[in-house]
Amino acid sequence: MVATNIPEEILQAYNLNPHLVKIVPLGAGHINQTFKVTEDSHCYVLQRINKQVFTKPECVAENIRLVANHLAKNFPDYFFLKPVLSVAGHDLEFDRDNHPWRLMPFVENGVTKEALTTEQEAFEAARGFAGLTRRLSTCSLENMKPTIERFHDLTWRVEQFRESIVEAEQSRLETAAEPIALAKQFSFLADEYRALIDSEDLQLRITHNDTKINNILFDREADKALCVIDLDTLMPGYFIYDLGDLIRTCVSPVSEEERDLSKIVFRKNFYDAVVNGYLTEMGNVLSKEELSAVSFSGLMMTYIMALRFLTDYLKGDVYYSVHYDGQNLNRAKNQFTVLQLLYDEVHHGK
Ligand code: GN1
Ligand code: MG
Repeated sequence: MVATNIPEEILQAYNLNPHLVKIVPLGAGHINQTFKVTEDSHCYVLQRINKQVFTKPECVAENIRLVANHLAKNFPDYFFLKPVLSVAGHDLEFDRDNHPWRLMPFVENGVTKEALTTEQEAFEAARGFAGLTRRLSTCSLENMKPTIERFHDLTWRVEQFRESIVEAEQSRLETAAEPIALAKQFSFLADEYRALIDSEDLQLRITHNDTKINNILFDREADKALCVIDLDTLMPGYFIYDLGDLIRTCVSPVSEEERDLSKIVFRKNFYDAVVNGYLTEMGNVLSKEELSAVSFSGLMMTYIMALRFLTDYLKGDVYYSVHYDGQNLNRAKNQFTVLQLLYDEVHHGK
C-alpha cells in the first residue's frame, strides 16, 4: 500500500511547504514508496525506505556517500544521482514512526521503461550499469557494507525456499505445484553457483545489485541511458549479479508482471546487445575466469528471482508488495518461463 500522506515533519526537514507541495506516487518498485514532489518550479523524488527490508538504512546512506565521493573526485563529469541534503545537512531523515526518508533531484528528461523495444536500449542500459562498476573498480571496498546480508546468495535463497515449503499453507502448495517442481528441477544451478563462488574466480566489486531494466533512466528523446537509480543495494557483489539481472529483464519483450506466458520469448539479439553493452565497459576489467561466467549470470539471476517470488508466495506475500492475489505466484511462473527459454537457447541452441 502506498502511504497517502507524507509526514509534515519530513517535508519541513527539507524546507518544503506541506501546504504548497504537489505530491504524486511514482515508479513501480516492489519495496520502497516513491513520490514526485513539486513546489513552484522545483521537482524532487521523495522516498520512504522500507525499514523491514533495509534494517540498516544508515548503511545504505553511507555506501552511497562513499561512492558519490569517489565519483566526484575521480570522474567529476559522471552523472550520479546523490541525495539532496536536508536543512540539517543529513542525507536521511526519520519520521515520528522511525521510517527513513530521503530526497533526490528529479531528472526532467529521464524516463524509466518496464520492458525494452530496441536492442540499442539494451546495449545502453548494460553499458550504463557496467560504466558504474568500472568507475568504482578503483574505489576501496573496505568501508562498503552489505545493505542486505546474503542478498544474492543463491545457496541461502534455496534454503529459504525449502523452509517455505515446510511451512506453507496446503492451498498455496497446491496452486504452486508446477513452479515448485521447476524450482527443484533447476536446483543444479545452486550447485554451480556454490562451486563458482568457492573457486574464488570472481572478484568482489562494487555492484548495483538491482539492475532490472526499470532501474536506469533513459533520455526521453533518445535511446541514451542517463543515470542509474535505486541505489539501496549498491554494495560489494559479483559482476554476474548485475549482468545477470540485466539479461533477465531485457531478453523478454514483456516484464516480470506479464501473466500471459505466451508473450514471453527469448530475444537472442537483445541478449547479445546486453552482453556487448556490458563488456564495452567491463571487458577489460574482468579477468579471463570472470569472462567465462558470463553465460551463467543470466541463468543464476533468473533462477534466484523465480525462487524469491515463489518463496514469498509460499510465505503468504510478506516481502514484495502485491496488488492482487496470486501476483507473486504469477511472477514466479513468468520467471521460470524466462529461465526455461534462456536455458534452452543459450545452452542447447534449441
Ligand atoms: C525489488 O526495489 P525494486 O522493486 O527495484 C528487489 C530486487 C528484485 C526486484 C524484482 C531490495 O527491486 O532484488 O530483483 O524487486 N529489491 C530488493 O522486481 O529486494
Ligand atoms: Mg530496489
